[in-house]
Amino acid sequence: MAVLLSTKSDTMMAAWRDALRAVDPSLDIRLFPDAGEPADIEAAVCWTQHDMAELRRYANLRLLVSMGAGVDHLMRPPGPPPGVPVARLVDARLTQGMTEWVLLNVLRFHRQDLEYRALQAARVWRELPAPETSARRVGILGLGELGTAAARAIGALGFPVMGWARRPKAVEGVEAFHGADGLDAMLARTDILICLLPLTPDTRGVICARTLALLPRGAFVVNAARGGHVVAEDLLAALDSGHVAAAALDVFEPEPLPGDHPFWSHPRVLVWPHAASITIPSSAAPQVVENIRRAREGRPLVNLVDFQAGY
Ligand code: NDP
Ligand code: OXD
Repeated sequence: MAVLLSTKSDTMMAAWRDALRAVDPSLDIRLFPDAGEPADIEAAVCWTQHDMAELRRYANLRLLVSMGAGVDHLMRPPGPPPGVPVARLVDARLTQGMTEWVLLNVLRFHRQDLEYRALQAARVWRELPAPETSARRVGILGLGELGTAAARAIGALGFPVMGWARRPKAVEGVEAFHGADGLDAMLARTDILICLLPLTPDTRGVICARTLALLPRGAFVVNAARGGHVVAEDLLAALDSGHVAAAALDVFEPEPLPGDHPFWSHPRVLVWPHAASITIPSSAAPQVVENIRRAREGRPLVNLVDFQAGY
């Protein structure tokens, strides 16, 4: 039985093949589109470009794995083949990368880096009023693997941290909110908003004119989750009116961000090419091999996706 790998570049494909083989040299690995005999494929490890309809060719598929933490690409219609369980990545290095990226942007905004760069461009030597860490409230949308790690790191620096999840949560040092009322209550007190939600029908467009208006004037927006969480025109309007002071955006809809999109040249927008945290195959491979073994043996999978919740 064989494992099908499908990702965007040949280099990444080779890195995944080598990483999986380093964990289990006996694996028969096929690189899409060279799947060989379709009936051989028992597991597929896919990234965002793979068409879910194509997976229906593999009658013996018993496991689908996302090459990232997010699974929205696998849930897009027509979705995974019926009856095939889906696992995602929960990986220490992916979490570390995201924590670093979030900290980078929180500190950039908190320490007025955009203002100091503008002063540098104008060759102006001027000290701005010192910001107060304990007065800069950070609100995180999503208190899962990534959101919780980011919350802890931000809290450790002395920022008051809040987080919003689907269900009630208890995270030490974090004021937790949930549900629609919880969202509005958190936004009203959020000076730096960070999005680390999965993209589902419930979370699409969560950062929109209504929710942006709830933020205090001069708040910052940091989105590392998915482009579909943000209504781009609403964010641009909030930036142009000064209601939102600046935004750091790593994810867009569509990707790559089209060359003529206003985000590229907006003086208050920091654009990243979906690189906040990049999966490192050698770090992620052990859990993927573990799931392949578990699927073969009919044992419960790790990092299983809840189809009902969509993440
Ligand atoms: P998790 O599944 O661990 O956490 C998701 C969190 O979102 C949970 O706290 C969950 O609530 C909450 N949530 C889900 N739906 C809702 C809802 N309707 N209302 C309120 N809260 C909700 O995911 P991860 O932390 O591992 O990853 C989050 C996302 O980050 C990924 O899905 C992916 O899109 C993105 N990502 C981006 C990367 C990049 O480089 N830009 C890299 C890696 C991931 P509850 O706790 O109640 O379940
Ligand atoms: C992920 C990503 O979901 O990199 O892991 O976006």
